[in-house]
Amino acid sequence: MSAKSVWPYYRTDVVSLSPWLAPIIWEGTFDPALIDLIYKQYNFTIATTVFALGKYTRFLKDLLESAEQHYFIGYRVHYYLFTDKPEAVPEVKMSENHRLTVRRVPSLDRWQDISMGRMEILEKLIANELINESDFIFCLDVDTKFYGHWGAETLGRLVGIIHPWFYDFPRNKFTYERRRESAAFIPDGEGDYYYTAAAFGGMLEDVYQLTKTCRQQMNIDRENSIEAIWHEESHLNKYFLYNKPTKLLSPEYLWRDINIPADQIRVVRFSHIAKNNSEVRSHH
Ligand code: UD2
Repeated sequence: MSAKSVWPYYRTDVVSLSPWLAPIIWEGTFDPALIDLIYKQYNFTIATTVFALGKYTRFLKDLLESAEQHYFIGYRVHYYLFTDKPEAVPEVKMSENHRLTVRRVPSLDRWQDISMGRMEILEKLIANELINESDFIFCLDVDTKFYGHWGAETLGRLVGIIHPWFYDFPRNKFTYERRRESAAFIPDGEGDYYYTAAAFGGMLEDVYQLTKTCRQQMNIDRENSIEAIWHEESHLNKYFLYNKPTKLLSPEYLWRDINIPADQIRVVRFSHIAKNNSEVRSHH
């Protein structure tokens, strides 16, 4: 089959359906024009959250500028940007139906607390504000950039993204939390996929339940003086094991690094930015 998508839309080199029959979205399995024809008529609003605390504000310009090239173009998007340094938020020109709201949040010392603390802030944002103004929400890491189309093909009740390091690994290699003492524990022999916490989304009610449950489970861990191996990502994986996503996005939607090729990845739509963790996570 040629690399270009042709009717009928299918691929034989990737699996595009989960065992519970949720679609897994890969380039070449859908028609973007047809998707727009279906979804545009509803005039949905997609809330999109980004956290940038400490030195992570440096990633905002590239992320927002690239989003304005590729992310839900022609749809209503409301970005909510949480930061401890509102003065460091760059001016980025928004397209007509895209807008951005900046919210100040307190600084935290540990990067793990920043990462995990997102769940509680999202839970409150959805309950207190979004229920009346948005239809869907996506929650994105900030050390990222868009390189290709991300549109309405990603909308669903509960949307998980297959982690770019583990999509072709057997499940005994997944880095789930394996200690029974943690609320994120997943026993050997269980689990479907390993999902990234760098991007997830869905309808408000569904993402509300996800964020609330992860926040509660992290509180239980804190009371028991344990922190899951990959923080909220471990809890997200536990949640998705028992609350299956209705749509899965392939690692095209969160790749490792734009410069790393892989056979099945025909389009990198969104990717991590290589960063020096110790430098960017230090406060000084
Ligand atoms: C992984 C996950 C990430 C999260 C984290 C928790 C992937 C691809 N990413 O990323 O989603 O689950 O592990 O272990 O699997 N942040 C700040 N300021 C800080 C620190 C963090 O704003 O000083 C925010 C920011 O939005 C960042 C996010 O928290 O994108 C996650 O932190 P990270 O990117 O440093 O975590 P990382 O790359 O290990």
